Amino acid sequence: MSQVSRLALDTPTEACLLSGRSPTAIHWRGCLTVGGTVLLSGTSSDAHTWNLIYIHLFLEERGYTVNNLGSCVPDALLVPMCRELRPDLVVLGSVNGHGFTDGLQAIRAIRQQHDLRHLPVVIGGRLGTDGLRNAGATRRLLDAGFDAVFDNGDLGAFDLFLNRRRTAAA
Ligand code: B12
Repeated sequence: MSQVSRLALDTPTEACLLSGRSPTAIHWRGCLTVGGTVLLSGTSSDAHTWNLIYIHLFLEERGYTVNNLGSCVPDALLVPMCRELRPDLVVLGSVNGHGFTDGLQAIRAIRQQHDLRHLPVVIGGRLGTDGLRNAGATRRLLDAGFDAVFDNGDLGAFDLFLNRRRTAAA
């Protein structure tokens, strides 16, 4: 990876420094293509959307190109979209409290497909109804095939996960 793209991975400010334009003048997102592609989706029962918009922007600021399917996405749509778009990473977001059950169903539907068995898939948000981190449920999600689970909307851990992936890919 070139020095330009490696620097651009880090912050919008660095991208601005590289381009010689002020942070306010630059349209940072996508100005230097660096990350990978992400398929972002709400879970099948979840009608909340602002969490998805937040994660969408969070990823774009880190250089990813995001396809956002929006809320209440049935597995019957998610699975073919995974196949059609072949993203570098699938991110499921859920806050309505049914994330564990919906997530379990979604990852099973994905992993049942032979060609999607190794597709990186993570889930995050408020996954349960009690607001507590549930180690047992997280374990079940991981065992069912998620590559990572960010319960309680753990954005710091998610950022670390993305950084590690980028470092491994460099
Ligand atoms: C607005 C809202 C609604 C709106 C949504 C409108 C819309 N277009 O999005 C409406 C009225 C539709 C709604 C409906 C319901 N809601 Co509501 N809603 C909220 C509210 C007030 C704000 C949510 C919001 O937009 N936050 C702003 C976004 C940016 O933040 P966020 O959602 O918290 O997401 C953050 C983190 O969770 C995390 N995160 C989220 N996704 C992901 C994914 C990854 C990968 C990672 C790493 C992190 C991450 O990062 C985000 C930024 O910090 C919250 C309470 C609150 N104050 O948070 C309740 C809340 C989410 N709702 C709740 C509930 C229960 C419902 C209903 C079931 C109510 C009902 N009985 O009908 C329904 C669900 C319907 C459904 N089918 O899903 C509960 C969920 C409880 C739980 N999980 O334990 C909450 C927490 C209220 C509460 N305290 O009880 N809701």
